[in-house]
Amino acid sequence: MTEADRLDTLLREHRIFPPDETFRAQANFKDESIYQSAAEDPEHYWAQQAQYLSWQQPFSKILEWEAPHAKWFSDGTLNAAYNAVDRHRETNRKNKAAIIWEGEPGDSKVFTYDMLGREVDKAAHMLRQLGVKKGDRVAIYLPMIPELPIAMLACAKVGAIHTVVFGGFSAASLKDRIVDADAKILITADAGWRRGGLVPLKQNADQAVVDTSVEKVVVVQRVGENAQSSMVEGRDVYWHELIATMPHTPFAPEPMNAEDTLFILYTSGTTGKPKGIVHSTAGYLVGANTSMRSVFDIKDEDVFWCTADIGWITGHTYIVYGPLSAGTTLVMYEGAPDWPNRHRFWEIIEKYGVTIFYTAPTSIRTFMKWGHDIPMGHDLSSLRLMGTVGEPINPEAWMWYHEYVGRGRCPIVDTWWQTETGCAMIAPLPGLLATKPGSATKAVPGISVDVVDENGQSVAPGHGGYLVITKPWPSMLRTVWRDDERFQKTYFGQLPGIYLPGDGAHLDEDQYIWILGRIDDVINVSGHRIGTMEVESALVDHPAVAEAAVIGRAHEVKGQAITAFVTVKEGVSTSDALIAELKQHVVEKIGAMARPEEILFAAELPKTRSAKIMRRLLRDIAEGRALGDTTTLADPSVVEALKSQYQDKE
Ligand code: 6R9
Repeated sequence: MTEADRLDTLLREHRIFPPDETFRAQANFKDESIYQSAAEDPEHYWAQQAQYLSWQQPFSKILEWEAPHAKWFSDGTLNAAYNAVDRHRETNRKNKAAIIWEGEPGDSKVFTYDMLGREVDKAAHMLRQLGVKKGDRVAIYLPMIPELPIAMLACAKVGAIHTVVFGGFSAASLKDRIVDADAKILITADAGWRRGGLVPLKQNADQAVVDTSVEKVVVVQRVGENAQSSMVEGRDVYWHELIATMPHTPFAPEPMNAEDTLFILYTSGTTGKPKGIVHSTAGYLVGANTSMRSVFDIKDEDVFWCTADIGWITGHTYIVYGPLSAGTTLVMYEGAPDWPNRHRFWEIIEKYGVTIFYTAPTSIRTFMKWGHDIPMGHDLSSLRLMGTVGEPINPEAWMWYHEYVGRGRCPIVDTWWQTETGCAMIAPLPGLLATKPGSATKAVPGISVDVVDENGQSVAPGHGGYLVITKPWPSMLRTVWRDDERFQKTYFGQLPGIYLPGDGAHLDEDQYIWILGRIDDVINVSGHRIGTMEVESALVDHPAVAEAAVIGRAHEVKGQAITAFVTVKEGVSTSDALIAELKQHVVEKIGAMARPEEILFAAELPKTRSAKIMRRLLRDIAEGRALGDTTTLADPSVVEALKSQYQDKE
């Protein structure tokens, strides 16, 4: 849906769901005054929330803000792995299930907090033995298997900085991230399972580590014999072999300063080069932990399932650090929702008695397409709260989710946030706020957001503009890895001291926020951020391509799909085979999620007289709209030609 279409739909959306009284009565946050008190003194609010963590050295300072650089709790020390795992081993949660893991082929494993702690300790000993020191970077390229959170927590325990690379990224993307982070170790697997097929992680890793700082590659055996991976003598070691030789003694958690970096996670921006988003230890954990209690109303009895991949921020925060720091039982699933059939997700909810389910609008739209008979055929009565994240949810998908999954009983928390924000920022507290299908509602307590015009002036209710965050918050990114200038420019370059997320938003008469989507050159495909420049660079990298322009067009299930307009070099003839080759080239350069939905050849791209590609026109073409103003074009005939070509295709 385009921004205009979305605005049109949401202006007609008037349904409202007040918070359920029974839910409110049991909610962690049931006193409305929290919004006001947190707004009046956010530092006090966050200092209170920080008490839910275990500190080695308590903090006395709360916030130091020299815009755009924030320090939170900066004289405190703590360890993230201790907070996520070990502290629960010292309580009656010791034998509580921490991770209920289900593999795609149907195998499963349960780790209690105590068992998880022992695994993390062994992995921490292993990292130490491999020479990993505090502050070193460890790259992790794993499927959704238990070793992934274990490896992350082991890094946290020894004070190393992890950078997880989603298993769907190509060898080239993995390499870029390894090089930028200057990683010393890579942890990967022989292969991963996806819809019964194999993802050749180790083969990609072998290509990626050539000529990088990686000294050792630790390989988890997930698939075994069929994986077709080989080991490089002197460089590669098997995880299980090394772990077997580790001492069974506790590993003393490295005392980390609150502001020490916990991890780097790369995300797409408006240039071709992904940004290494840097998160701190304490602030990030405070944000993750607080939102578990506020937005997700977490209780000791809950079974929490976030369907994201840990390779994205949603998985970092709501599979690993949030749930574990709150002592939650979480479900982690390795595979696809339609493997071996379309009942898989609902079977998992039934089987483990999931109480809180958190997924993406694109998945909900896929379930809608498959038909409501599928979820309706299952007993989902264990559910009590549901969430969505990753992209704007269209009201129809919200209603479907409400009706056929939540059976009209479960509040829905639509959570707006980003890799950069660390945790949910705009979302209803389910016991307190009425929800409206399609709106992420209002900022959570302690967070100040606004919708402003180009001059930074707040818009009046009933108007739209740029979403901004006006005050620092604990889990905000601290910088872009080794590029502080880019950090300052990208996020604080427009309005001094005000964080600009890059989303458009509409403010309604009740001060509810309706996110309209990205206002920069970032496309949101199935909830994944992809920079148009990255895809353009990948295309231009192909010898046949002279020039490429990439846009996101509305797509029923994915939210947005990638359309590429390509001009070829002289002498190259265009064909369907070339289209297939170019798509594959993008997959190899970036990963499968960046594969263009369609590629159109153009004799020329529409440009302004100052040679800027007019993407707006390309979007109009791809979405079949009447063309906007073409008077600034250097050669107006270019778009007409493209338009008729596009229509022929359909
Ligand atoms: C958590 C995550 C961030 C971008 C963000 C926005 C979009 C995320 C949303 C949403 C509308 C929501 N987005 N949640 N848009 N409603 N509930 O997705 O992080 O991968 O960094 O993407 O996703 O456009 O700016 P990330």
